[in-house]
Amino acid sequence: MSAHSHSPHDHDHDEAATCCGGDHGHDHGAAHDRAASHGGHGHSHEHLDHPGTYAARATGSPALWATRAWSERAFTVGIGGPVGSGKTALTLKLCEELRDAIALGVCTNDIFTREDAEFLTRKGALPAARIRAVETGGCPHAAIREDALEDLTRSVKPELLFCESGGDNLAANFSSELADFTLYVIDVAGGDKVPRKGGPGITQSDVLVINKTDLAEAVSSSLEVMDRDAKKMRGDGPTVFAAVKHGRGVTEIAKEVLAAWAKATGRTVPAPWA
Ligand SMILES: Nc1nc2c(ncn2[C@@H]2O[C@H](COP(=O)(O)OP(=O)(O)OP(=O)(O)O)[C@@H](O)[C@H]2O)c(=O)[nH]1
Ligand SMILES: [Mg+2]
Repeated sequence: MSAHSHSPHDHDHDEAATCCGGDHGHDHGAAHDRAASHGGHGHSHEHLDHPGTYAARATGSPALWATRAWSERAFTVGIGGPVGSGKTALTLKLCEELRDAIALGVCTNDIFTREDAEFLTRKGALPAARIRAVETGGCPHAAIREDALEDLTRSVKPELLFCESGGDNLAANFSSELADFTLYVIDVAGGDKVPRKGGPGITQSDVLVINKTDLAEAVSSSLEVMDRDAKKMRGDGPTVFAAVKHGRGVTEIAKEVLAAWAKATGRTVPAPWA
């Protein structure tokens, strides 16, 4: 996939729900003339009536996993969520928790910087060769580049690949073409209303992480309300309350990831997590 330099960009909003895959629903041809026919701002506004459900999600299912060739593809865990919710902090902690047990790789995606990858490298999350940064450019829905993942997979052969999406709003979620399993990170500082606002990341992620619980009191967010609403929006879908910066909730999230990895690949969960 090539760099995305088109402006104004041209995508249908119903595709935003699965916007980070290889075929992420943009028109990359020469014709960028639909702007005029959509109020001049370059988007068509097809309406999503429903953010989808955990039960009918595309990732995290044995049916999807059965289509993968695990000898060529690392089990890919997409980490999505709004800007600043703690995706990179979680990625760091998951690397620290799991790196001695399983071969890891990380791919970060930012619009114009390589900051997250540099942070992870500086913190020694993994050896530098196992961390890759992608600058996605101004087009937010080009948030992940498959070529970078393939390159990383070839060079360091990770068994498990964490793929952090550039922070987006609540309308984005990982495509099942890209991710085998998804974590969606929100934080209490956005207000306790966020779970019930219910974008596809909230309803369809394999694990919803509600982060920065250490700040709940300071921002008057009720964890009980968030818990109730998350259950309402996600049915049986797991939700983990965390303060990843302080290491809280990380082991629980790591367990969910490893259980899915083992189920998908037929491997055995390493000792401390079995
Ligand atoms: N108090 C508190 N702060 C946290 C926690 N987790 C992350 N942070 C802080 O929140 C800020 C944003 O964290 P990041 O991990 O960079 O968030 P992100 O989602 O990766 O951000 P983008 O990639 O820019 O979208 C940083 O200053 C973190 O130190 C937490 O559990 N508690
Ligand atoms: Mg980040």
